[in-house]
Amino acid sequence: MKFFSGLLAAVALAQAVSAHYVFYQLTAGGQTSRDVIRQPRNNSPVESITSPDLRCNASPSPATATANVAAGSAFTFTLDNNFYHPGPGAVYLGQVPAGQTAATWDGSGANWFKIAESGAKFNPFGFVLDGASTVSGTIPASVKAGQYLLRVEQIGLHVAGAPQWYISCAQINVTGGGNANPAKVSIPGYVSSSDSGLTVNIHYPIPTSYTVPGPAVFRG
Ligand SMILES: *[C@@H]1O[C@H](CO)[C@@H](O)[C@H](O)[C@H]1NC(C)=O
Ligand SMILES: [Cu+2]
Repeated sequence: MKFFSGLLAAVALAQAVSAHYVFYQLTAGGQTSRDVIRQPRNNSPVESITSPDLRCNASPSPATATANVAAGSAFTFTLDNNFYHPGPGAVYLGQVPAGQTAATWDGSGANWFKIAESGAKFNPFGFVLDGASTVSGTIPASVKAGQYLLRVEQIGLHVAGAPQWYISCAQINVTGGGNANPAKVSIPGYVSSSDSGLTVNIHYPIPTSYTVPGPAVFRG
């Protein structure tokens, strides 16, 4: 029995290490880089809807570079796994306040707006990202030039009532652009624990509609 329980412990440990996932890489502005990402410490999700960790994950490692990305151009975040926890995805831009840089800003303040989202599909029900390993979008052509945090999230909804946020922030410098002034939200605060897109039980009864949490997408 000793061998058997040891084996079980090893299996449990392997699952603890391999479970979950991290957005570790950004492709944007013609370059693919890990250095522009504030790398998460580990692959565990953020589970508190009121925590500042919802911005850029829990005490991520500092990024060592900032990517130059033209307004109107595409980007892709890459995951170190595939999305095996079903749920929606979204991407936010956080405008760095005056006097700070993408490298120094902690993401506080009502500076964030949503620029992309990915929700559910129906008949049969599932999420568009299920099984994928990337999240892509476009920097709206009309956003102001300057420094931003580009934040990606995917929300695991497999445990009803206990959403799990998988998050990374990339440091970017938007070039070109325009003079748009989209409505902005704070993180945390941008979603509510009573939001139907978070409280939904995706297993039963099977949802027939789904709204991605957070504000409307600004498309510029
Ligand atoms: C950001 O891009 C602008 C061009 O729009 C450039 O002048 C500036 O040096 C860049 N800043 C950084 C930190 O790369
Ligand atoms: Cu997991």
